[in-house]
Amino acid sequence: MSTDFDAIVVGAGFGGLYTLQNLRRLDMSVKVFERGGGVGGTWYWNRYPGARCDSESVYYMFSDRFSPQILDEWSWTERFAGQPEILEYLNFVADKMDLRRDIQFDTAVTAAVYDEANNRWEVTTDDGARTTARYLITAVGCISTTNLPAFPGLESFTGESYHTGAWPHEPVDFTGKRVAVIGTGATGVQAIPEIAKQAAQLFVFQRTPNYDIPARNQPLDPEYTTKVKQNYPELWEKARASGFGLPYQVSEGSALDATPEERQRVFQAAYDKGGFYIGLETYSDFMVNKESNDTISEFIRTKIRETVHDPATAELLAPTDHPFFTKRPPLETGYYEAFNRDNVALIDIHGEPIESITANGVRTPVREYEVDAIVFATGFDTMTGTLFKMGIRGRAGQPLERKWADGPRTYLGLATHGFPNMFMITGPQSPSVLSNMPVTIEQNAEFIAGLIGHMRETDADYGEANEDAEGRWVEHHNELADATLLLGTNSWWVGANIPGKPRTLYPYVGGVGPFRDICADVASKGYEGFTLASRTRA
Ligand code: NA7
Repeated sequence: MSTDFDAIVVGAGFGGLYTLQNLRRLDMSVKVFERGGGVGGTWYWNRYPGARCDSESVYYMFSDRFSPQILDEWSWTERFAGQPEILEYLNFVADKMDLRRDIQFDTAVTAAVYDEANNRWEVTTDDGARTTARYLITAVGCISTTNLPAFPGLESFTGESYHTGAWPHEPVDFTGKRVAVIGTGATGVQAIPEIAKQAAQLFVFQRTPNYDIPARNQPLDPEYTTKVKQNYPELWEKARASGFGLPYQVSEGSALDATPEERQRVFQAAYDKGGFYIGLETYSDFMVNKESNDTISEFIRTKIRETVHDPATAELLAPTDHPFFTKRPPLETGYYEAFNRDNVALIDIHGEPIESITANGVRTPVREYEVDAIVFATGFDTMTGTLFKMGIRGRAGQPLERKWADGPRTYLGLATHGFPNMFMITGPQSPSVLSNMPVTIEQNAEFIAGLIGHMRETDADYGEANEDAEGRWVEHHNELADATLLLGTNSWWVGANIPGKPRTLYPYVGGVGPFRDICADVASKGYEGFTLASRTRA
């Protein structure tokens, strides 16, 4: 069995599968290492009750560029697909394109070291094997390393405990049990209404309330799906040119230019439509104008107060500490209604901090909440956590985590100086999580395949982002970030959820379409900003 390849790809989620397919098109030999026991990435691990995608399913898939046949053959059953259906889709894709033969499952990368003398990457995996390749491409996902806060006494709990991002494969039954959920981000918001239906008693520990928007999920009408399929060429193009990778009709105006009545009508219409329409199709300045943002923030707070019966609970659930969309707003299905149930109680961690986890449950200064199970919906060390765990060493043995000690430094979020022939899918400082991921993943993977193809055509075997190009990209990235309200809010977008993590905006806020244009321009200038050379000794 060969241990040397043209490329090693890490990860077999959307990013890894698309990258593999694109590199195959260049006739490259490729080895994919995947930590999970199957394809799917996020959708392999996040099996908690209620796990569902927040992008509309008809746009949360590979486009015609991957395979027009798959696009035509696959039909989603729901407006927002649940985790099992997305996993089924990715398995369908892997089978159809015969991708599995290049993927080694249940294998985590423990070290990836650039061997300067041979201009190759040497990758060590947790089975002890060493594999080499000219190119290393990370497709490890942005939200793939779970964050379990170091609550005192964590180990002492004698009941069942789960993290939403590492859920068991067998069903978990909470029927008749007392359950604590810690965390009310997107995953907590999805899991809580489902767990509430089973549990005898559910205690929800909330640190920060979010602006949760109704998903309004529903079965997909086959006629609608057919219409979408007929219009796909136009819809994909619109998504690729858009800000967020979705073919929505984005407004150009400010909420402040509308009368209060007009605003109310526009907000209500988008709210009734469900999903992210309220953020994307109403007014365009929420992320940059606090006063404009106040109007939509108050609209959503009013909806929360109208839905939750107990006024004190409603107040705790209504966010006032941050503006709407300055942290990722979860989509909800029955979340606020869950707090109207007799078996659900909300505990505000600010008023009643978690002192410790005990053998029997969760202790606060007020009381001990005795439970049979704790669900940690406490999020992830996003964007850099997984990359840092992989032991990546660039030129002169430089650890990636050392180079990025004060925050990521990348060129286009796709490469970083000092790490030749290493490219990242949805890396920090690319649109990544501020977009509908499959659209961004396709663009990233196509750019990387285009760059490698260009190198092969021009007999270059060494491709490295230049330090000055990287510096300009970081400056541009930060300039755009500084113009928004995002840095002022504690969120994982700025690394605030992980103690000690540098505070900087991790995803690129310039938009999917503008980013695509910048990349196209770079490519048209012979991959400007990269040093492309022939370095390998004969
Ligand atoms: P999130 O959105 O990071 O949510 C994690 C939640 O856990 C959030 O409510 C946090 O409160 C809470 N949390 C984190 N650490 C603690 C500690 N130490 N004590 C109490 N509560 C804590 O992660 P999700 O998994 O829900 O979603 C991740 C992304 O997946 C999501 O944004 C979508 O893009 C898909 P906080 O808000 O930080 O005060």
